[in-house]
Amino acid sequence: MFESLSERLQGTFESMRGKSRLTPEDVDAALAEVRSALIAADVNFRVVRDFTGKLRERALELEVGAGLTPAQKVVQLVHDELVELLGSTATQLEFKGPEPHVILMVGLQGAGKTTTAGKLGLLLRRQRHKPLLVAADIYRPAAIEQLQTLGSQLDIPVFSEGTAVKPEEICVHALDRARRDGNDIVIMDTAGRLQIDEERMEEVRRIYQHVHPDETLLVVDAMTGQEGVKVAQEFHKRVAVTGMVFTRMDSDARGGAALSIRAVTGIPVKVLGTSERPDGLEPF
Ligand SMILES: Nc1nc2c(ncn2[C@@H]2O[C@H](COP(=O)(O)OP(=O)(O)OP(=O)(O)O)[C@@H](O)[C@H]2O)c(=O)[nH]1
Ligand SMILES: [Mg+2]
Repeated sequence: MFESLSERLQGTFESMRGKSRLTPEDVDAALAEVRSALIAADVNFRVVRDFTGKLRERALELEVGAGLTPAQKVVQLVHDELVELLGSTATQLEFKGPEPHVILMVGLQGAGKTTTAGKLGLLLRRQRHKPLLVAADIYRPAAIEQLQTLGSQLDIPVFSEGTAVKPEEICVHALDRARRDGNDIVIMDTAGRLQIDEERMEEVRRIYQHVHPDETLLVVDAMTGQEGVKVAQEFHKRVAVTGMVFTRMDSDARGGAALSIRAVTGIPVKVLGTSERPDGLEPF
């Protein structure tokens, strides 16, 4: 997204070069480029409108200081505003509660929760933590096997109680196990759900209330586009989502959903999924 934005802006800035002051027309020309680049990146139009409105005000106030051309100033401004929009703080995982810490993975079906749970386990173990993975998806026996396979590949223990125990109870039992075995971080993989499925959404809330997560990570497929905003709002209504994970950043996703969700809900992006492999994870 940012590559296409900067490419588009190049042309506009060429024409500004050499000017010592920006006219409102110069600013509008630059903003038109910013606007179309963001819309092309699939950013929500209201978010784009607010963003460019704020940029315009600030751009017109710009005093061109020594050493910077107006074009450079505008580039700086767009950069600063984007950083502010996407969140310059709190993009790290934070463990503030007592041990064992809990990471709760939530999200729609197929978003990448299980894969990301494994990736986080590997990352944390490399940071000298002792993670425990928990299979709290009781609706698909294959889901439990998927996590167990992942766990044995990565040599990370997996807690499971089959499909007959309620997910929130499995999670509470997992905490007991973690205390017993000295696991300091417990990563809970929940069942994927269709947003409209009220019963399953309530189940997420029950798990949340039982385990008091340090981090509740909403996993969103970067290909989701505009729908992502609604999805995030639905989850955020029921559990306090502390961070987003965008998966499939290695696809040709346009990434605008990340910006839109952040702007609309305030939830920071914390982690990016960049491949199917267990090490395909990057901090945001
Ligand atoms: N290319 C790519 N593929 C990914 C990424 N993350 C997950 N996947 C793939 O997406 C598919 C679904 O991932 P899962 O982790 O099973 O998704 P889930 O959210 O647990 O799915 P449910 O449990 O059915 O809700 C798998 O084929 C993963 O390999 C990523 O960052 N990049
Ligand atoms: Mg899964």
